[in-house]
Amino acid sequence: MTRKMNLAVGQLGPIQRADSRASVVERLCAMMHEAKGRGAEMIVFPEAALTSFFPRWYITDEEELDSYFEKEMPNPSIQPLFDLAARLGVGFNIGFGELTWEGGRKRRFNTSILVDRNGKVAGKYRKIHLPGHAEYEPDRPFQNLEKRYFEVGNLGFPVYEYEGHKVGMCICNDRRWPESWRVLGLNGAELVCMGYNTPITDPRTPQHSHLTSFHHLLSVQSGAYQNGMWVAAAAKAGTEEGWPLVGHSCIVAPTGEIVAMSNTVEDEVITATCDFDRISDIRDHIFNFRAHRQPQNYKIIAE
Ligand code: CDT
Repeated sequence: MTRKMNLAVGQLGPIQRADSRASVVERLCAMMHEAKGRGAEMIVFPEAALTSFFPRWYITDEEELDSYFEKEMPNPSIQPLFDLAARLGVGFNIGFGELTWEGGRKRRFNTSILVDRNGKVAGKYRKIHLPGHAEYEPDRPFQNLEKRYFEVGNLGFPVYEYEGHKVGMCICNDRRWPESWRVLGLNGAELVCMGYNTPITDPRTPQHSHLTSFHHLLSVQSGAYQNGMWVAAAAKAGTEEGWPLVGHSCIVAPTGEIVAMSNTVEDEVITATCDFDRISDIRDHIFNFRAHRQPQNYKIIAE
């Protein structure tokens, strides 16, 4: 078994409200073709990659809200991406709004799945750290209603055996929390796929707008380094319905080094070869969990 994976990240430029699912899937397929042409075995796509980032709007009509969610996965509108994955032998990770009936009630999650090189769903994660607020806040120029539209994920931070490697997922705001990375690291992740939609300006802290990219990279690079794992970070970037989203999609090595980074805020494929043997440089030494962690002193973070 080779310990290397040729990995791609497929950054999306903006998706406007009027853009059809079919047009988005076409863009995703074009990036998958490009990734294959560059020798990639897997491509990582952003959070909520099939629609405009709808939590920016206060939506009161349930039917309209439901239109931003997928009721099954795959479904006919995204099937061409699954078919292409199987035809090209390229696995992928993608985020989407998930609408499901569980426990006799309608439930909504901000979800991410792994799809293998045969086009079969091989893993699922539901976002745990939901940013923003649950009620309409009229003084904001745009909303961030993730707490209204999604439930906190109920799957933990699972790590899957995926194409011979241990792969986990987290989504956007999760990357700012060291706990997300550490739990993934303790679960043995060798690669974490992370999609995001990050507005350049948070209306409550506009004084930090110039730091948006820094905070993104700081979080991703420290997550990779402190847990000795590869990270693939995929943005939805550019100006969506008038609001700019940060770019800087990247692939980060277990040393925390950025080995590939986007340089546009449009659809863009970046690639790198991930050598999984580099993980032990970190995990056998500076972050050898078994030898050096002191969990008896960490109880407060789990209470
Ligand atoms: N999608 C998502 O989780 N976005 C949040 C916005 C926080 S407000 C700047 C993020 O953490 O990037």
